[in-house]
Amino acid sequence: MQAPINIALVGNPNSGKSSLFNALTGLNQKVGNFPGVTVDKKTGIAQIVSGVTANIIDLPGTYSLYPKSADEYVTYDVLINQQNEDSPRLVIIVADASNLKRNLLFCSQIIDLKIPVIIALTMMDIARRKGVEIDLDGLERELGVPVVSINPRKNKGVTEIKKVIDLAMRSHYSTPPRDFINNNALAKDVIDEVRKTVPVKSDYGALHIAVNVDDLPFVDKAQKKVIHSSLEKHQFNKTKIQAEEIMQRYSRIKHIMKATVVENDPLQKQLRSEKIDDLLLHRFWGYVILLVVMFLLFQSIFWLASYPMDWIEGGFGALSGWLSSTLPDNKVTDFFINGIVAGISGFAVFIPQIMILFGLITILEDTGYMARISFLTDRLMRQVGLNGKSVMPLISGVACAVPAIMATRTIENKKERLITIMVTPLMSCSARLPIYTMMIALIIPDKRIFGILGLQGLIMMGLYLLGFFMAIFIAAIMKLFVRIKEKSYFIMELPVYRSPRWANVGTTMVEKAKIFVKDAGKVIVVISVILWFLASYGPASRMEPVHAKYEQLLAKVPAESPEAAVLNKEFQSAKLSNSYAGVLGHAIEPAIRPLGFDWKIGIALITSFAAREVFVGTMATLYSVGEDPDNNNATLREKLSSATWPDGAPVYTLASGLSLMIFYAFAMQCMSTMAIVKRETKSWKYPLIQLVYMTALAYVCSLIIFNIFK
Ligand SMILES: Nc1nc2c(ncn2[C@@H]2O[C@H](COP(=O)(O)OP(=O)(O)OP(=O)(O)O)[C@@H](O)[C@H]2O)c(=O)[nH]1
Ligand SMILES: [Mg+2]
Repeated sequence: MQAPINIALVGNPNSGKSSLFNALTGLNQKVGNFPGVTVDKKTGIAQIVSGVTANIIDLPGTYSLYPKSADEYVTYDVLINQQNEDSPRLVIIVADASNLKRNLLFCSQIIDLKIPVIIALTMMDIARRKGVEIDLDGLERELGVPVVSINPRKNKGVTEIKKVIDLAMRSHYSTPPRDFINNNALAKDVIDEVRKTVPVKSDYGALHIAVNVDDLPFVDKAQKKVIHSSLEKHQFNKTKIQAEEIMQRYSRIKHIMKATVVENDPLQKQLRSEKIDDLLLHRFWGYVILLVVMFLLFQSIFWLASYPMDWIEGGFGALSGWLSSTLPDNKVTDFFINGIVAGISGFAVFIPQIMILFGLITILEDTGYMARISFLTDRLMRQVGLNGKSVMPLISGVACAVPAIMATRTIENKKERLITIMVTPLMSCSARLPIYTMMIALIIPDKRIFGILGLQGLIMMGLYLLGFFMAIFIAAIMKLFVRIKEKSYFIMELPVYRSPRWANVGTTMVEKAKIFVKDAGKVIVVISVILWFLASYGPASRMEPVHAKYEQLLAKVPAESPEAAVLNKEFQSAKLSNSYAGVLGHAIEPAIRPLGFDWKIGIALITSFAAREVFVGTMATLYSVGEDPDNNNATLREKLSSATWPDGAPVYTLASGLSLMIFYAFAMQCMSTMAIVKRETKSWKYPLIQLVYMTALAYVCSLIIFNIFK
């Protein structure tokens, strides 16, 4: 059997590439209804006919072969750079039939690269609704390449396209003998010289090398020199040539459209989407609706999740109560209940909220409303050095900063992209949710305002808004410091409204829950186990006197008496306080005391330094180890609300709770984010700046809040 060939899926953004990729490979690549969902390449294997497989490569969307943003470069490199490991033998151009003219521009460019292509026309259903009819055979004849109509959203046409792929793989089709336009005539001398210097399959490919010579990794120094001198000699004007090329292409496309496309009174039909947009993009009502949508989003996370959360919380409480009453009373049991079970329950409670959050965001993306949010907020964003396209990353930052920072690749302007990356981690991600939820339940009364608005939900939304406004504020400051000059504009296509695909929403929710459980779970369980050890043992020099003191005291009172119970409790907390974890926590207490945090919170701050998720697990373990064994079935919330300072004052007051939430709202506390920022900015400088500014911001704001409410 021969090695599978590479087949690349390319095309304009939002044309259905990832949907086709999923249909061909059976994988679950992210699909969404706005331009720029896919920002990196992804490979999967598809069975074409029995015994023949191919590597299918899903790529970011591109409007033309002249890349403007980081995601478009990914695609450009795959197409132009023959040394790229994903360099395709066959390209499937996924073209949106309801926007045929613009899509054909890109098709014609790929055809001229002389790579074998198949055109897959999607959105035929929408084209039909617009009154557009396309003569597929005619199109095929005019372009000289196979054209197939598919609907990957409904899994239609997949068998047909596989047949065509099979024929293409067996070299059934040849690339059109003549170029779509006469590329050679655009810059004859330069093109000929490039073709002599660098191995390239087509005149058009050579033209691209001439245009982008400095940015192409596969052109070596000597070749660059030859090309540069040729460019100078022939006074190569790339802007003029590009404009000329696009004009010629459109003029031929116009002819093709005339011959193959019938539009039935195109003016009469106002599409449903346009009618909806009259309201949703209204100059006044548009913003009112936006606020309502955002409000409902956060409220429903709270409302919907509260029931499953109660069940999980209660279930784990009952489980550990039952375990401690049935298992033998020894170190292993203690380790199992207070190390492992406590660690797992600490984060399992938040699975419902995370699923709901991701589900709701997927609905926003799937319907096409997300693109409208970008449109509505562009003006505000622009004033602070961002761009309408920054909104997508900022909103997905509410789920997790890592994919959000990757999503900034669609922002063409370098300065705006950098600032977006710098402030996105301030958005409250789902890892902060557990901390907020726990603290709010602890310090904010479950009251209603005006009869319907829950106070707890309002505070929760306030925290999210706080993250957002802080991001805007910091962006405005950074705008003054970042010295990249580039003109900026906002062009974003508004996709048609579509009903969300519930299967997609469902899979996303399950996927995200799985990732959360797997990634966070692993870290949390490991850290909980280490922590249980550190909290259960301590340096002998400190532990021995504690043991001696309490054993002596306990010997003086009857075993089952109330005095003994009190002594036992004191004994436990003295042990914890002198354990390794205790020593560590006490060591940093002076630094965090001004924020209202005690040494237990100090330990949690340390363990959650690499990942915020660990905070709740740490608290769960610390409070389980420190408590007397009869209290095992109390929920963490109950344990926390009875925690006190040595002088008897409660640890979790309004002031310290708010201070803790503010700290986590602003502090960096996430290694994965730092790693991704390093990757996207290609330097350690920016993640380090982020770490420093965010930690400082968190400390100062917590200090202020604590002192105001104290
Ligand atoms: N009505 C209709 N919708 C479709 C069709 N094909 C895909 N879609 C929808 O179009 C939207 C975009 O699909 P994606 O597969 O994410 O598009 P993409 O080309 O990967 O987009 P980017 O990654 O942003 O470049 C989704 O909401 C799909 O459900 C089709 O033939 N008809
Ligand atoms: Mg995609």
